[in-house]
Amino acid sequence: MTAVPTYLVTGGAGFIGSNFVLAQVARGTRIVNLDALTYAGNLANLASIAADPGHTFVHGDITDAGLVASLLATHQPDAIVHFAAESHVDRSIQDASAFVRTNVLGTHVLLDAATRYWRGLPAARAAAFRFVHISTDEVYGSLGPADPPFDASSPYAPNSPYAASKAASDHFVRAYHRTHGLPAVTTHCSNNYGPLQLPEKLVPLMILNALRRLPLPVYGDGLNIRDWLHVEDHCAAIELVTRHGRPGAVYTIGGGAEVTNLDLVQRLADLVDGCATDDGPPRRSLVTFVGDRPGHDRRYAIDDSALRSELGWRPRESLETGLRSTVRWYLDHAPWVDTVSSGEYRLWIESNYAWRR
Ligand code: NAD
Ligand code: TDX
Repeated sequence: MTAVPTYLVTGGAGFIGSNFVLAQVARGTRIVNLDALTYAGNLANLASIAADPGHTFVHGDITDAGLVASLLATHQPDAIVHFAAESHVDRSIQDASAFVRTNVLGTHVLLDAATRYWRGLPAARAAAFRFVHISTDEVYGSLGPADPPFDASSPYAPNSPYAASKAASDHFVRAYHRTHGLPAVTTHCSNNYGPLQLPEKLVPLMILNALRRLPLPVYGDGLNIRDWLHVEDHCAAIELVTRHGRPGAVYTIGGGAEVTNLDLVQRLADLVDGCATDDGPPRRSLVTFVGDRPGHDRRYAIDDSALRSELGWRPRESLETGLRSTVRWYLDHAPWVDTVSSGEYRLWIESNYAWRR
Protein backbone atom coordinates (compact mmCIF):
# COMPACT_ATOMS: atom_id res chain seq x y z
CA MET A 1 0.00 0.00 0.00
CA THR A 2 1.25 3.52 -0.81
CA ALA A 3 2.38 5.81 2.08
CA VAL A 4 -0.80 7.90 1.79
CA PRO A 5 -3.32 5.31 0.62
CA THR A 6 -6.28 6.08 -1.64
CA TYR A 7 -9.51 4.12 -1.19
CA LEU A 8 -12.46 4.05 -3.54
CA VAL A 9 -15.37 3.81 -1.11
CA THR A 10 -18.87 2.97 -2.34
CA GLY A 11 -21.90 4.02 -0.29
CA GLY A 12 -19.85 6.49 1.73
CA ALA A 13 -22.83 8.80 2.31
CA GLY A 14 -24.76 6.10 4.17
CA PHE A 15 -24.56 5.18 7.84
CA ILE A 16 -21.48 2.95 8.11
CA GLY A 17 -19.81 4.31 4.97
CA SER A 18 -19.89 7.92 6.20
CA ASN A 19 -18.52 6.92 9.61
CA PHE A 20 -15.71 5.09 7.79
CA VAL A 21 -14.99 8.01 5.44
CA LEU A 22 -14.89 10.55 8.30
CA ALA A 23 -12.45 8.37 10.28
CA GLN A 24 -10.24 7.74 7.26
CA VAL A 25 -10.06 11.37 6.11
CA ALA A 26 -9.15 12.33 9.70
CA ARG A 27 -6.17 10.01 9.55
CA GLY A 28 -4.99 11.27 6.15
CA THR A 29 -6.29 8.59 3.78
CA ARG A 30 -7.45 9.94 0.41
CA ILE A 31 -11.05 8.94 -0.21
CA VAL A 32 -12.97 8.84 -3.47
CA ASN A 33 -16.57 8.38 -2.38
CA LEU A 34 -19.02 6.99 -4.96
CA ASP A 35 -22.62 7.20 -3.79
CA ALA A 36 -25.93 7.38 -5.64
CA LEU A 37 -27.58 9.33 -2.79
CA THR A 38 -30.63 7.11 -2.57
CA TYR A 39 -33.09 7.77 0.28
CA ALA A 40 -30.37 6.29 2.57
CA GLY A 41 -27.50 8.50 1.40
CA ASN A 42 -27.07 11.89 2.97
CA LEU A 43 -24.45 14.52 2.18
CA ALA A 44 -25.15 16.14 5.55
CA ASN A 45 -23.22 13.20 7.05
CA LEU A 46 -20.12 14.50 5.24
CA ALA A 47 -20.60 18.24 5.82
CA SER A 48 -17.53 18.48 8.06
CA ILE A 49 -15.24 17.28 5.23
CA ALA A 50 -17.02 19.00 2.33
CA ALA A 51 -13.98 21.21 1.64
CA ASP A 52 -11.30 18.70 2.63
CA PRO A 53 -8.93 17.98 -0.28
CA GLY A 54 -8.60 14.39 1.00
CA HIS A 55 -12.25 13.68 0.13
CA THR A 56 -13.65 13.55 -3.41
CA PHE A 57 -17.40 12.96 -3.56
CA VAL A 58 -18.80 11.48 -6.78
CA HIS A 59 -22.57 11.36 -7.20
CA GLY A 60 -23.06 8.20 -9.23
CA ASP A 61 -24.27 4.63 -9.33
CA ILE A 62 -22.19 1.48 -8.82
CA THR A 63 -24.08 -0.18 -11.69
CA ASP A 64 -22.54 2.41 -14.08
CA ALA A 65 -19.61 0.37 -15.44
CA GLY A 66 -18.13 3.27 -17.43
CA LEU A 67 -18.10 5.57 -14.41
CA VAL A 68 -16.53 2.93 -12.14
CA ALA A 69 -13.79 2.16 -14.71
CA SER A 70 -12.98 5.84 -15.17
CA LEU A 71 -12.80 6.46 -11.39
CA LEU A 72 -10.34 3.57 -11.03
CA ALA A 73 -8.22 4.83 -13.95
CA THR A 74 -8.20 8.42 -12.68
CA HIS A 75 -7.66 7.89 -8.95
CA GLN A 76 -5.57 4.66 -8.96
CA PRO A 77 -6.84 3.47 -5.56
CA ASP A 78 -5.01 1.03 -3.29
CA ALA A 79 -8.28 -0.57 -2.25
CA ILE A 80 -12.00 -0.59 -2.95
CA VAL A 81 -14.14 -0.64 0.18
CA HIS A 82 -17.64 -1.60 -0.91
CA PHE A 83 -20.46 -0.51 1.41
CA ALA A 84 -23.07 0.56 -1.17
CA ALA A 85 -26.21 -1.52 -0.81
CA GLU A 86 -29.89 -1.49 -0.19
CA SER A 87 -29.69 -2.38 3.49
CA HIS A 88 -33.14 -2.43 5.09
CA VAL A 89 -34.79 -5.84 5.55
CA ASP A 90 -38.32 -4.38 5.85
CA ARG A 91 -37.95 -2.50 2.56
CA SER A 92 -36.79 -5.71 0.86
CA ILE A 93 -40.02 -7.36 2.00
CA GLN A 94 -42.10 -4.62 0.33
CA ASP A 95 -40.06 -4.66 -2.93
CA ALA A 96 -36.77 -6.45 -3.55
CA SER A 97 -36.01 -5.14 -7.07
CA ALA A 98 -33.59 -2.41 -5.97
CA PHE A 99 -31.83 -5.00 -3.77
CA VAL A 100 -31.15 -7.24 -6.75
CA ARG A 101 -30.03 -4.29 -8.87
CA THR A 102 -27.63 -2.67 -6.42
CA ASN A 103 -26.53 -5.55 -4.21
CA VAL A 104 -26.12 -8.19 -6.89
CA LEU A 105 -25.65 -6.39 -10.24
CA GLY A 106 -23.82 -3.44 -8.69
CA THR A 107 -21.37 -5.70 -6.88
CA HIS A 108 -20.75 -7.59 -10.10
CA VAL A 109 -20.01 -4.35 -11.99
CA LEU A 110 -17.49 -3.39 -9.30
CA LEU A 111 -15.83 -6.82 -9.34
CA ASP A 112 -15.47 -6.75 -13.11
CA ALA A 113 -13.97 -3.25 -13.15
CA ALA A 114 -11.74 -4.02 -10.14
CA THR A 115 -10.37 -7.16 -11.80
CA ARG A 116 -9.42 -5.27 -15.00
CA TYR A 117 -7.84 -2.45 -12.98
CA TRP A 118 -5.96 -4.81 -10.62
CA ARG A 119 -4.53 -6.79 -13.55
CA GLY A 120 -2.97 -3.57 -14.91
CA LEU A 121 -1.24 -2.59 -11.65
CA PRO A 122 2.54 -2.98 -11.17
CA ALA A 123 3.36 -6.17 -9.24
CA ALA A 124 3.95 -4.60 -5.80
CA ARG A 125 0.77 -2.53 -5.94
CA ALA A 126 -1.24 -5.46 -7.27
CA ALA A 127 -0.04 -7.61 -4.34
CA ALA A 128 -1.16 -4.98 -1.82
CA PHE A 129 -4.50 -4.17 -3.54
CA ARG A 130 -7.70 -5.27 -1.75
CA PHE A 131 -11.37 -5.43 -2.73
CA VAL A 132 -13.15 -5.29 0.63
CA HIS A 133 -16.74 -6.47 0.46
CA ILE A 134 -18.91 -5.44 3.41
CA SER A 135 -21.48 -8.18 3.93
CA THR A 136 -23.69 -9.11 6.86
CA ASP A 137 -24.34 -11.83 9.43
CA GLU A 138 -27.86 -12.14 7.98
CA VAL A 139 -26.62 -14.34 5.11
CA TYR A 140 -26.21 -17.16 7.67
CA GLY A 141 -29.89 -17.15 8.65
CA SER A 142 -31.25 -17.62 12.14
CA LEU A 143 -29.72 -19.31 15.22
CA GLY A 144 -31.53 -21.38 17.85
CA PRO A 145 -31.08 -20.41 21.52
CA ALA A 146 -28.28 -22.92 22.15
CA ASP A 147 -26.54 -22.80 18.76
CA PRO A 148 -22.90 -21.66 18.62
CA PRO A 149 -22.40 -18.21 17.08
CA PHE A 150 -21.78 -17.73 13.35
CA ASP A 151 -18.23 -17.87 12.07
CA ALA A 152 -16.70 -17.81 8.60
CA SER A 153 -17.50 -21.51 8.09
CA SER A 154 -21.23 -21.19 8.86
CA PRO A 155 -23.46 -22.40 6.02
CA TYR A 156 -25.44 -19.85 4.03
CA ALA A 157 -29.18 -19.74 4.79
CA PRO A 158 -30.52 -16.27 3.92
CA ASN A 159 -34.14 -15.76 4.97
CA SER A 160 -35.04 -12.25 3.77
CA PRO A 161 -34.80 -10.91 0.21
CA TYR A 162 -32.17 -8.49 1.56
CA ALA A 163 -30.09 -11.35 2.97
CA ALA A 164 -30.52 -13.34 -0.26
CA SER A 165 -29.20 -10.41 -2.32
CA LYS A 166 -26.20 -10.01 0.01
CA ALA A 167 -25.55 -13.76 -0.15
CA ALA A 168 -25.60 -13.61 -3.96
CA SER A 169 -23.09 -10.76 -3.92
CA ASP A 170 -20.85 -12.72 -1.53
CA HIS A 171 -20.81 -15.65 -3.93
CA PHE A 172 -19.72 -13.38 -6.80
CA VAL A 173 -16.90 -12.00 -4.63
CA ARG A 174 -15.76 -15.50 -3.75
CA ALA A 175 -15.94 -16.56 -7.40
CA TYR A 176 -13.90 -13.56 -8.62
CA HIS A 177 -11.22 -14.43 -6.09
CA ARG A 178 -11.17 -18.14 -6.94
CA THR A 179 -11.50 -17.74 -10.71
CA HIS A 180 -9.61 -14.53 -11.44
CA GLY A 181 -7.37 -14.23 -8.37
CA LEU A 182 -8.83 -10.85 -7.37
CA PRO A 183 -7.51 -10.15 -3.83
CA ALA A 184 -10.95 -9.81 -2.28
CA VAL A 185 -11.82 -9.99 1.41
CA THR A 186 -15.37 -10.35 2.77
CA THR A 187 -16.61 -9.22 6.18
CA HIS A 188 -19.83 -10.30 7.91
CA CYS A 189 -20.83 -7.93 10.64
CA SER A 190 -23.60 -7.97 13.21
CA ASN A 191 -26.04 -5.07 13.80
CA ASN A 192 -24.34 -1.67 13.93
CA TYR A 193 -25.53 1.33 15.91
CA GLY A 194 -24.10 4.80 16.51
CA PRO A 195 -24.10 8.31 15.00
CA LEU A 196 -25.52 9.05 11.54
CA GLN A 197 -27.86 6.05 11.27
CA LEU A 198 -31.12 6.72 9.44
CA PRO A 199 -33.95 6.56 12.01
CA GLU A 200 -35.85 3.81 10.20
CA LYS A 201 -33.49 1.28 11.85
CA LEU A 202 -34.20 0.07 15.39
CA VAL A 203 -31.83 2.09 17.60
CA PRO A 204 -32.30 5.64 16.26
CA LEU A 205 -36.03 5.04 15.65
CA MET A 206 -36.51 4.12 19.31
CA ILE A 207 -34.38 7.01 20.60
CA LEU A 208 -36.29 9.59 18.57
CA ASN A 209 -39.73 8.09 19.26
CA ALA A 210 -38.89 7.95 22.98
CA LEU A 211 -37.78 11.57 22.95
CA ARG A 212 -41.06 12.61 21.32
CA ARG A 213 -43.08 10.26 23.57
CA LEU A 214 -44.37 8.32 20.57
CA PRO A 215 -45.08 4.55 20.70
CA LEU A 216 -42.00 2.29 20.62
CA PRO A 217 -43.07 -0.34 18.03
CA VAL A 218 -41.58 -3.74 18.92
CA TYR A 219 -42.15 -6.45 16.30
CA GLY A 220 -43.71 -9.75 17.43
CA ASP A 221 -42.89 -10.77 21.02
CA GLY A 222 -39.70 -8.66 21.14
CA LEU A 223 -37.58 -11.69 22.04
CA ASN A 224 -35.56 -11.76 18.81
CA ILE A 225 -31.88 -11.45 19.65
CA ARG A 226 -29.33 -9.27 17.85
CA ASP A 227 -25.61 -8.82 18.59
CA TRP A 228 -24.90 -5.06 18.65
CA LEU A 229 -21.64 -3.42 17.57
CA HIS A 230 -20.77 0.27 17.72
CA VAL A 231 -20.19 1.58 14.20
CA GLU A 232 -16.77 3.06 15.06
CA ASP A 233 -15.56 -0.36 16.24
CA HIS A 234 -16.84 -1.83 12.97
CA CYS A 235 -14.98 0.85 10.98
CA ALA A 236 -11.76 0.10 12.88
CA ALA A 237 -12.14 -3.58 11.94
CA ILE A 238 -12.66 -2.66 8.28
CA GLU A 239 -9.51 -0.53 8.33
CA LEU A 240 -7.49 -3.52 9.65
CA VAL A 241 -9.01 -5.85 7.08
CA THR A 242 -8.31 -3.38 4.25
CA ARG A 243 -4.65 -3.06 5.22
CA HIS A 244 -3.87 -6.55 6.45
CA GLY A 245 -6.68 -8.95 5.42
CA ARG A 246 -5.60 -12.09 3.60
CA PRO A 247 -6.77 -12.31 -0.03
CA GLY A 248 -9.79 -14.61 -0.17
CA ALA A 249 -10.34 -14.45 3.61
CA VAL A 250 -13.73 -14.10 5.26
CA TYR A 251 -13.98 -12.36 8.64
CA THR A 252 -16.95 -12.28 11.02
CA ILE A 253 -17.22 -9.15 13.18
CA GLY A 254 -19.44 -8.91 16.26
CA GLY A 255 -20.02 -6.86 19.36
CA GLY A 256 -20.26 -9.72 21.87
CA ALA A 257 -23.44 -7.99 23.02
CA GLU A 258 -26.46 -10.23 22.47
CA VAL A 259 -29.72 -8.75 23.74
CA THR A 260 -33.39 -9.16 22.93
CA ASN A 261 -35.04 -6.32 21.06
CA LEU A 262 -37.34 -5.70 24.02
CA ASP A 263 -34.42 -5.39 26.43
CA LEU A 264 -32.62 -3.03 24.06
CA VAL A 265 -35.68 -0.82 23.56
CA GLN A 266 -36.27 -0.61 27.32
CA ARG A 267 -32.63 0.36 27.90
CA LEU A 268 -32.91 3.09 25.25
CA ALA A 269 -36.13 4.39 26.82
CA ASP A 270 -34.41 4.55 30.23
CA LEU A 271 -31.41 6.39 28.74
CA VAL A 272 -33.68 8.96 27.11
CA ASP A 273 -35.51 9.38 30.47
CA GLY A 274 -32.12 10.09 32.03
CA CYS A 275 -31.34 12.85 29.52
CA ALA A 276 -34.74 14.50 28.98
CA THR A 277 -35.99 17.22 31.30
CA ASP A 278 -39.76 16.80 30.81
CA ASP A 279 -42.11 15.21 33.36
CA GLY A 280 -44.11 12.11 32.54
CA PRO A 281 -44.32 8.37 33.08
CA PRO A 282 -41.20 6.26 32.38
CA ARG A 283 -40.76 5.98 28.63
CA ARG A 284 -40.56 2.17 28.73
CA SER A 285 -44.34 2.37 29.14
CA LEU A 286 -44.40 3.50 25.47
CA VAL A 287 -43.39 -0.01 24.28
CA THR A 288 -46.11 -1.25 21.89
CA PHE A 289 -46.06 -4.75 20.42
CA VAL A 290 -46.91 -4.62 16.71
CA GLY A 291 -47.26 -7.12 13.84
CA ASP A 292 -44.12 -9.18 13.30
CA ARG A 293 -41.68 -8.97 10.39
CA PRO A 294 -42.46 -11.85 7.98
CA GLY A 295 -39.61 -14.40 8.11
CA HIS A 296 -38.14 -12.61 11.14
CA ASP A 297 -34.80 -14.18 12.11
CA ARG A 298 -34.84 -15.18 15.78
CA ARG A 299 -31.22 -14.83 16.79
CA TYR A 300 -27.87 -13.62 15.43
CA ALA A 301 -24.55 -14.02 17.25
CA ILE A 302 -20.98 -13.76 16.00
CA ASP A 303 -17.72 -15.50 16.82
CA ASP A 304 -15.06 -12.87 16.02
CA SER A 305 -12.10 -14.76 17.50
CA ALA A 306 -10.36 -15.04 14.08
CA LEU A 307 -10.37 -11.27 13.63
CA ARG A 308 -9.09 -10.80 17.18
CA SER A 309 -6.28 -13.33 16.96
CA GLU A 310 -5.21 -12.66 13.36
CA LEU A 311 -5.53 -8.88 13.16
CA GLY A 312 -5.54 -7.87 16.84
CA TRP A 313 -8.96 -6.19 16.69
CA ARG A 314 -10.83 -5.36 19.90
CA PRO A 315 -14.06 -3.33 20.23
CA ARG A 316 -13.56 -0.22 22.36
CA GLU A 317 -17.20 0.36 23.27
CA SER A 318 -19.30 -1.85 25.53
CA LEU A 319 -23.03 -1.89 24.81
CA GLU A 320 -23.54 0.27 27.88
CA THR A 321 -21.06 3.03 26.91
CA GLY A 322 -21.99 2.83 23.24
CA LEU A 323 -25.74 3.19 23.79
CA ARG A 324 -25.23 6.04 26.24
CA SER A 325 -23.08 8.07 23.82
CA THR A 326 -25.40 7.22 20.92
CA VAL A 327 -28.49 8.53 22.75
CA ARG A 328 -26.54 11.69 23.58
CA TRP A 329 -25.51 12.08 19.91
CA TYR A 330 -29.11 11.98 18.63
CA LEU A 331 -30.25 14.41 21.32
CA ASP A 332 -27.41 16.80 20.45
CA HIS A 333 -27.93 16.71 16.66
CA ALA A 334 -31.47 17.98 16.15
CA PRO A 335 -30.69 19.73 12.81
CA TRP A 336 -29.30 16.46 11.37
CA VAL A 337 -32.35 14.58 12.67
CA ASP A 338 -34.65 17.15 11.00
CA THR A 339 -32.82 16.75 7.67
CA VAL A 340 -33.35 12.98 7.59
CA SER A 341 -36.87 12.90 9.08
CA SER A 342 -38.81 14.58 6.27
CA GLY A 343 -40.33 13.65 2.88
CA GLU A 344 -39.47 10.09 1.86
CA TYR A 345 -38.81 9.10 5.48
CA ARG A 346 -42.37 9.98 6.55
CA LEU A 347 -43.82 7.96 3.66
CA TRP A 348 -41.75 4.95 4.73
CA ILE A 349 -42.85 5.15 8.37
CA GLU A 350 -46.49 5.20 7.26
CA SER A 351 -46.11 2.25 4.89
CA ASN A 352 -44.10 0.11 7.34
CA TYR A 353 -46.22 0.64 10.47
CA ALA A 354 -49.80 1.24 9.23
CA TRP A 355 -50.52 -2.46 8.62
CA ARG A 356 -48.84 -3.63 11.85
CA ARG A 357 -51.13 -1.77 14.26
P1 NAD B 1 -27.18 2.51 4.39
O1 NAD B 1 -28.47 2.04 3.79
O2 NAD B 1 -27.20 3.47 5.52
O3 NAD B 1 -26.28 3.19 3.23
C1 NAD B 1 -26.17 2.66 1.95
C2 NAD B 1 -25.49 3.70 1.06
O4 NAD B 1 -25.33 3.14 -0.26
C3 NAD B 1 -26.29 5.00 0.89
O5 NAD B 1 -25.46 6.12 1.02
C4 NAD B 1 -26.84 4.89 -0.54
O6 NAD B 1 -27.06 6.15 -1.15
C5 NAD B 1 -25.74 4.10 -1.21
N1 NAD B 1 -26.22 3.37 -2.41
C6 NAD B 1 -27.33 2.58 -2.51
N2 NAD B 1 -27.45 2.12 -3.77
C7 NAD B 1 -26.39 2.60 -4.46
C8 NAD B 1 -25.96 2.46 -5.81
N3 NAD B 1 -26.64 1.72 -6.69
N4 NAD B 1 -24.82 3.09 -6.18
C9 NAD B 1 -24.12 3.85 -5.29
N5 NAD B 1 -24.50 4.03 -4.03
C10 NAD B 1 -25.62 3.41 -3.60
O7 NAD B 1 -26.39 1.19 4.74
P2 NAD B 1 -25.42 0.89 5.99
O8 NAD B 1 -26.25 0.53 7.16
O9 NAD B 1 -24.44 1.97 6.09
O10 NAD B 1 -24.72 -0.45 5.47
C11 NAD B 1 -23.54 -0.37 4.68
C12 NAD B 1 -23.13 -1.79 4.30
O11 NAD B 1 -22.92 -2.56 5.47
C13 NAD B 1 -24.19 -2.53 3.49
O12 NAD B 1 -23.54 -3.28 2.48
C14 NAD B 1 -24.85 -3.45 4.50
O13 NAD B 1 -25.34 -4.62 3.88
C15 NAD B 1 -23.71 -3.74 5.43
N6 NAD B 1 -24.05 -4.05 6.83
C16 NAD B 1 -24.82 -3.17 7.56
C17 NAD B 1 -25.08 -3.45 8.90
C18 NAD B 1 -25.89 -2.50 9.75
O14 NAD B 1 -26.19 -2.84 10.90
N7 NAD B 1 -26.26 -1.33 9.27
C19 NAD B 1 -24.58 -4.61 9.49
C20 NAD B 1 -23.80 -5.48 8.72
C21 NAD B 1 -23.54 -5.18 7.39
O1 TDX C 1 -39.63 -0.75 14.39
C1 TDX C 1 -38.91 -1.77 14.53
N1 TDX C 1 -39.23 -2.67 15.50
C2 TDX C 1 -38.53 -3.81 15.71
O2 TDX C 1 -38.88 -4.61 16.59
C3 TDX C 1 -37.75 -2.03 13.70
C4 TDX C 1 -37.33 -1.06 12.63
C5 TDX C 1 -37.04 -3.20 13.93
N2 TDX C 1 -37.44 -4.09 14.88
C6 TDX C 1 -36.63 -5.32 15.10
C7 TDX C 1 -36.35 -6.13 13.85
C8 TDX C 1 -34.99 -6.73 14.17
O3 TDX C 1 -35.15 -7.91 14.95
O4 TDX C 1 -35.37 -4.88 15.58
C9 TDX C 1 -34.31 -5.69 15.06
C10 TDX C 1 -33.35 -4.79 14.30
O5 TDX C 1 -34.01 -4.31 13.15
P1 TDX C 1 -33.27 -3.39 12.06
O6 TDX C 1 -32.73 -2.19 12.74
O7 TDX C 1 -34.20 -3.21 10.90
O8 TDX C 1 -32.02 -4.28 11.69
P2 TDX C 1 -31.89 -5.77 11.10
O9 TDX C 1 -33.08 -6.20 10.36
O10 TDX C 1 -31.44 -6.67 12.22
O11 TDX C 1 -30.69 -5.55 10.05
C11 TDX C 1 -29.55 -4.72 10.38
O12 TDX C 1 -28.45 -5.49 10.76
C12 TDX C 1 -27.86 -6.31 9.78
C13 TDX C 1 -29.19 -3.86 9.18
O13 TDX C 1 -30.33 -3.08 8.80
C14 TDX C 1 -28.72 -4.71 8.03
O14 TDX C 1 -28.30 -3.90 6.95
C15 TDX C 1 -27.57 -5.55 8.50
O15 TDX C 1 -27.16 -6.43 7.50
